[in-house]
Amino acid sequence: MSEPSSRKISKLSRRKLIATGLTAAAGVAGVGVAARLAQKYGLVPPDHGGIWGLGETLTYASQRLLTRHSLAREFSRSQISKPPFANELEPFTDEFKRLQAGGFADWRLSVNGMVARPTSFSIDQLKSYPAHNQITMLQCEEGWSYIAEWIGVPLSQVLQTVEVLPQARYVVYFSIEPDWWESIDMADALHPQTLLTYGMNGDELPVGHGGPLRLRLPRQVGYKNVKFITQLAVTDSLKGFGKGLGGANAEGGYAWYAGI
Ligand SMILES: Nc1nc2c(c(=O)[nH]1)N[C@H]1C(S)=C(S)[C@@H](COP(=O)(O)O)O[C@H]1N2
Ligand SMILES: [Mo]
Repeated sequence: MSEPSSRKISKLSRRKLIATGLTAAAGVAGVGVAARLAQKYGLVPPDHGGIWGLGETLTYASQRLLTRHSLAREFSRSQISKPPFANELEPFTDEFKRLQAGGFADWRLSVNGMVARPTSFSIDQLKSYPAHNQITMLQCEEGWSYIAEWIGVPLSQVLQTVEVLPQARYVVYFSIEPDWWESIDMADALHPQTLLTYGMNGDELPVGHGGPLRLRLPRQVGYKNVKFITQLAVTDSLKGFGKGLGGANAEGGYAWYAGI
């Protein structure tokens, strides 16, 4: 992105309006009920303490209670966007170009934290699991969207392989781009539509769309769909990661839970 700061500022004020509107609409009684429900079900997002805390908790808790088990809409092949819209990226680093020149044979996804068997996967190893396809919409919070076929391995398959410990609550995922990391709760991590994708529209996943490996999470907006994934950390708390808000975007003022 060429102008990250101006982009964040405009979004920040928009988020503030949304949060304020939500809180006002819920009314004092509604807020109390939602807050109690959120506590009861452990649905307090890590960014709840911010200036828009109440709004974020409300959005996360109500989405979670209503849509925990629902699926994002899937489309038919004829609805695939031509061409898909690729958002702007920072220029690729020398390290990335070296990996790309080698056909990403040396790319690794390392999985650690609260798992019985910390493991480092190559792209070929990920491709050795049964491939899953989905035709879903990627929606940026800035208003644009596109539909594509995504091909990959369910995140749940990888988590099962490394044996997630029972106390785990979140999966934190990191890009090779240092400013890009995010996290999701176990409900989203184990959701059948949450894929580690390496393919798009019948082909390799283009680098513009996050190749060789991208987390695809159709039930949350664009910025949670982090490109160039190199690491997953399984944890029971987000406090030890960055400022403890659960992701680089939450630290920039966006919602940690960005459900659609
Ligand atoms: N590593 C990384 N992941 C990223 C981004 C980025 O700049 N770097 N942009 C995010 C945003 S804001 C959106 S909307 C989508 C854009 O996905 P697309 O390029 O496939 O359209 O990727 C998300 N994932
Ligand atoms: Mo976005």
